Amino acid sequence: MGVINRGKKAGALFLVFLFFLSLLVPSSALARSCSPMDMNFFGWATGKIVVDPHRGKTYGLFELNKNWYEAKAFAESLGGQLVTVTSKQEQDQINYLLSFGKRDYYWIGASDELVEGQWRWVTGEPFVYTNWAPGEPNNYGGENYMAVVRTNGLWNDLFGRRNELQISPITFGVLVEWDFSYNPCLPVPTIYDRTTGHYYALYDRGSIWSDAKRFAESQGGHLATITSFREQNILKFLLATGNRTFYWLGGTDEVVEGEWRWITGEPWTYSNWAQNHPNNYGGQDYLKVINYGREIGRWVDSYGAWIGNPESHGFIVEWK
Ligand SMILES: [Ca+2]
Ligand SMILES: [Ca+2]
Ligand SMILES: [Ca+2]
Ligand SMILES: [Ca+2]
Repeated sequence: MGVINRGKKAGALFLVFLFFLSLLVPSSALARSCSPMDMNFFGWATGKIVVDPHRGKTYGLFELNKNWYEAKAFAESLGGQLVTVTSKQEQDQINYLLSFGKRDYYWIGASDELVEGQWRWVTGEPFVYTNWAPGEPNNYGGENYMAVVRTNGLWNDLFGRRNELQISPITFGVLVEWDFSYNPCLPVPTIYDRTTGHYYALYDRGSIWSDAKRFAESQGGHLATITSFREQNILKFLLATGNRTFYWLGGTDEVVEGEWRWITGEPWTYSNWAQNHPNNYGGQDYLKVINYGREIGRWVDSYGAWIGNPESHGFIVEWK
């Protein structure tokens, strides 16, 4: 074999090396380009999401023609709330998100429906920072619900009920705020709750309860324990991104029938059972959350191993 041949062989090896390198590059490039990102909730509500990791917040823009009440209910169904703008910094975040919008106005979370002229945030946060458009709010014809103008982020009071919107040529969208940060850049998209220091991730892989529990522990965490309304909201967000029918949680009554316990030993102080549950039907001792139909986010008791279709069951992992 001559020198030239050897050179060719080395060149070919180098090309093979480049090929494998090229396989690695796109995934890391993808991982960096994830904000603002498109998110698909429930498989139909497509939104743009931006994350403010420093303040532990996530914001979403949705092109959904809803009235104010429907918008509020939609935000809550995703474990969030209509956006409350309580600082210039937060307004800047919203303006950035609005730059991706297509509608005329986007609903945010304030109204003066209780006392005319007394504006309140849906969260009860103090109404201190304001960014009204010139001449607003003017309560024109009795307007009580706040929306931001897409083109400049300024606030306006508007009608918020359906019948009034139907005769309006104006188009609306929804701005949602979550009190935790979502990180889509990790191999499994993860929520971080800055208040508690806990992380949460939804695993869309079919399992039975004991396998899911073992897997969570092998990752240094545990099946999620939902011990507050706050954690239930985090669960709602994750469920809206998941494709399975059920997700396992870290609760069981296998030790004493009817005595539900979290696998971490945390007190069982909060619950969100589905109607007529738990019913221990045929001896069900393991906790899962529903991710379909009208009872999305509600909990039911289930068999551990003898479930008909493990593929319809994913799981939620929590860690510190
Ligand atoms: Ca806010
Ligand atoms: Ca008013
Ligand atoms: Ca927990
Ligand atoms: Ca039981």
